[in-house]
Amino acid sequence: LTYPSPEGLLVAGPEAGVLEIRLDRPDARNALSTPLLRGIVALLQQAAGDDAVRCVVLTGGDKVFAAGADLAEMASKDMQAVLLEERPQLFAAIGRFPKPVVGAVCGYALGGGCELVMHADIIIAGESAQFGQPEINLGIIPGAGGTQRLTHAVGKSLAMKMVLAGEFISAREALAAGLVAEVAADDACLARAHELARKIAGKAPLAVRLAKDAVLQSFETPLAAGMVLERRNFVVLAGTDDRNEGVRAFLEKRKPVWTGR
Ligand code: CO8
Repeated sequence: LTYPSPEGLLVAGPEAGVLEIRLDRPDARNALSTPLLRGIVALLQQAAGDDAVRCVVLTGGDKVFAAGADLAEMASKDMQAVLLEERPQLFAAIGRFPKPVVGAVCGYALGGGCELVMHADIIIAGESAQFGQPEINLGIIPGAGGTQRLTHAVGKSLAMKMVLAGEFISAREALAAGLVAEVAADDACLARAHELARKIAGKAPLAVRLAKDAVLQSFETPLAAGMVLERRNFVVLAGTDDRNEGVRAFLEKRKPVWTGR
């Protein structure tokens, strides 16, 4: 399967199980227009059904990951248009992508840009990364998870500071707060994201899928219900060929050969 590069996006791969999606609208600082979001969703839908893709890397430019919603597009919408718009469904579709996504962020990840990368399962930040929800400066509030995923990730006080005062946090602050997994030098950030993605792509696909599902459930459910879901996924994996292969390979002191069954 080959992948197109929809307008505003550059796609590379899949190679070694990893598909790279790069936001590429430099003139608009990678602003997330509705067509661009549609492009991301179309690529993820293709990748979801493609065994050659085991993990996705989502990245942006050197100076800007994404400057948020496309403000030129937003200016033309009244309340009725915002009520009826397609973007919530597009973000929800990104959130439903069942394979792991590693985000690699250099420079600004603002507004919808921060919200988009918070859909990634792991974020690697370059030293220059800045995360912010500056919607308050426009007289609006975040609308794609900036009051929810951000609060889960960094806690109430820091989330309130970002959402109410519009202040950005640095890569180091994002690391300390738990928004990102690692900070790397800017020129090493994407390579590190790919290294992690390749590692994940080399694991048993069904286990990866049910592990992602179980971790994400922790945001949706109380502990007791989450434990039930985790256990269900654990039991399901006991019936897979790859689980038998994984355990056998360990005992035979060799590398497992996964079939994805
Ligand atoms: N949308 C459209 N165009 C943009 C955007 C944007 N978000 N950001 C920058 N641009 C354009 C500018 O208009 C400018 O265009 P032109 O060259 O034609 O004048 C060009 O990009 C360059 O912009 P700057 O000169 O400002 O570039 P700098 O490199 O100096 O600064 C910044 C980069 C810091 C990123 C700056 O551009 C900036 O602050 N941008 C706006 C950030 C912002 O307010 N983001 C929040 C937007 S609101 C939002 O994201 C809500 C999401 C809700 C999702 C809901 C889904 C359901």
